[in-house]
Amino acid sequence: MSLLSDISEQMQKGKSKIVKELVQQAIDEGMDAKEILEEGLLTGMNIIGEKFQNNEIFVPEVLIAARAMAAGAELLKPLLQSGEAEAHGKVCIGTIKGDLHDIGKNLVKMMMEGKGLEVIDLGADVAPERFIETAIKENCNIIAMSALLTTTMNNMGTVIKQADEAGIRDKVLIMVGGAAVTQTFCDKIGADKYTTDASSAAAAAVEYCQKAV
Ligand code: B1M
Repeated sequence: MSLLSDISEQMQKGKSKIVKELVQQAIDEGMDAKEILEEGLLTGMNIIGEKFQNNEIFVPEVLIAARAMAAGAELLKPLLQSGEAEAHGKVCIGTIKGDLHDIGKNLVKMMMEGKGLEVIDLGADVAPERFIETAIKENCNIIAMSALLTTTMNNMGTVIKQADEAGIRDKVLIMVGGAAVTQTFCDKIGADKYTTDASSAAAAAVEYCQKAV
């Protein structure tokens, strides 16, 4: 079995310590950090998602797999962030109210910081008013929201409504993403930018800040 599939396997079993060792081995062997993330850790997490959906595994197993994923991703952080800082700008980021999933949001944050942006992490289960208060107080250029649950993703629309009411709608770029979100949903709620993955979210944020800041 290849090292990347070993990483995926062990991550699915929730073996954080082994995942860390394998990720370190892959780094030491000169593998690309993005490849380790996408073909090792994220491949494993997709399989976890399928098994969860088919009731083959349950929340506790998903939770320990998620911890193993985070442990592996932490080692990749400095590598994913290395390179020229491209931009200046401030982003407040969070997973929307009602939603506790934070792995993807953390990846987006990591990639944005790697490109030189200042990121205020509001965490998960973030109320719409917190996004707005933070954007005003901190003078953010971007509000970035993540959603994994179809049941609570509509709370993103409330953030946009409140941004309008607070008079900041034309001053901030509102970015949305996460497994539940699509371009159609982005258009429906009137968000400015939908991207499918963390790298393209960071690239879009940089592109905007280079023009705006
Ligand atoms: Co939950 N969960 N979960 N879960 N979970 C999903 C999302 C689900 C699809 C699983 C399934 O049924 N197949 C399903 C949602 C169904 C739906 O709404 N349609 C689900 C469910 C039902 C639930 C619970 C309700 C289960 C229960 O309690 N019965 C519960 C909800 C709790 C809550 O939030 N209130 C729950 C709980 C959990 C755990 C706590 C156990 C754990 C989360 C741990 C954590 O995050 N710290 C968990 C996990 C791990 C998952 C799956 C398996 C994996 C999610 C993940 O981290 N993926 C997930 C299945 C799946 O998505 N296939 C599932 C990896 C991550 C990197 O992907 O976040 O999509 P993602 O990020 C991607 C892109 O989307 C993008 O970048 C990343 C890639 O580079 N991206 C952005 C993300 N944010 C972005 C923002 C951007 C741009 C791009 O711009 C701002």
